[in-house]
Amino acid sequence: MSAHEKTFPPDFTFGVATSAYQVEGGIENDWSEWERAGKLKEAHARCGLAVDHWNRYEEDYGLARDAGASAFRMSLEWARVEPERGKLDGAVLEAYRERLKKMAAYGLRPVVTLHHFTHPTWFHRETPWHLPESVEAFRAYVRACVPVLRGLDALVITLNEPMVLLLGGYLQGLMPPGLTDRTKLVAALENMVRAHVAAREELHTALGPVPLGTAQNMMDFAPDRWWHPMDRALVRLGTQAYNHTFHEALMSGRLRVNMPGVATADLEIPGARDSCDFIGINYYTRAHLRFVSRAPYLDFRFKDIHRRGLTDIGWEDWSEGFGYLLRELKRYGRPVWVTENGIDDRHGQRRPHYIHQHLKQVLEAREHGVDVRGYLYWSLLDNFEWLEGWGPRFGLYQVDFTTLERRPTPARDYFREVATTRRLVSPGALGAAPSSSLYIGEAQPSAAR
Ligand code: IFM
Repeated sequence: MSAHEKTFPPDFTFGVATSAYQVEGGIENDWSEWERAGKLKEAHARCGLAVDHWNRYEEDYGLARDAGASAFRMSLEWARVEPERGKLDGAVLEAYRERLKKMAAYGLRPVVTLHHFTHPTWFHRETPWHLPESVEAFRAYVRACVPVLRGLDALVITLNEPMVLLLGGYLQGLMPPGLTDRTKLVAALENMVRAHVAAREELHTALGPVPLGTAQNMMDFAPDRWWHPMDRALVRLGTQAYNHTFHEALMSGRLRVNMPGVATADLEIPGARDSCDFIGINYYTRAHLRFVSRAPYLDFRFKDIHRRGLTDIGWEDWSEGFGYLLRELKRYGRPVWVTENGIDDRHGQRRPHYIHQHLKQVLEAREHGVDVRGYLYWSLLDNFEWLEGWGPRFGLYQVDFTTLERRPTPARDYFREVATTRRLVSPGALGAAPSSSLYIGEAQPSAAR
């Protein structure tokens, strides 16, 4: 590879990412209950029909193909598959199987997530993650999904962003199950690692060695006050705990966490050693951490240090952090998949530049010997953004939430150009709007480094 590689190799995969609850519509699960309890930022917001992907999936596969994608990340919705505990919906399993076959017929390699934040309504009442029974409940669901996956050339993601779910659902109380309980948080963390192992056992027994991993939300962290020793210590501890706990557990077989005041653990998980074939990274931003004197002793904020303008959801636009994290992943010696990366850009003008800057980091990481195999843009379509409801827009295609019409944003053409030519041209060369205030001068690395 040349020192200034500007092209992606022919076997590098460009794809798009979605998740069931955010796009399919008509799902009754723990999140629909959460919404009815008025827990979203706008209490009246509902996911409801989402963007009706359940009925429009074929149109959406066509849109992905028109964007130059050759992989499509979707998730199976546990609540559809097993709406009552132990009762499987055969028609749903058949429908998912048909969709995945159709996806492949569109030239899209399936990337199938088994768990993307949501649960059947019975789950938190009967087998919540902090109880060991959760592992067997997840195992049974994964076993039910085996026929859906049989014979497909798919990548499987067992768990999406488990740390986000654990912190949001067990520490902050912001997501289902809405707990603020540090003891249960640690138990749930342990059981989610065990659930990954159980899923792997089920799939490998039934299907042979399907490539399997997790998708971890990874953030760059920096101290809020660069001179403050506690903020700097939080950055070290937070980076390790948030970004690496799962990766390390699935490599070494040992679950180790050391976040004083939040979570500590150090135990062997049988079967976890070498239990992932690839590393999935979801990257969006950097957070600045500040020590506060009350549990959980930590606060965070997104700062616009380089005056690029926060993204519309309020996150720092910080592609450099993506580069740092990709390079850190080299230590695991596994192929890396960018399982999500994207921007909430409500007018669609910044997205081509955001993609360009992040793909540049992918190429640089490859030059440093990180085996990055693919990049899946989040998301194909504007969709339901959890607590934020219908405000954010991450889509390569803008969706009119009233008519559900899909319209390409400028990034769709840019993404297609890069994916089909494999050359990382700059968006300006294709006539995309100039990056205006973006990327003033050379960025400085995080103060923590
Ligand atoms: O929409 C989410 C997705 O479900 C998980 N990763 C982050 C995305 C943007 O917030």
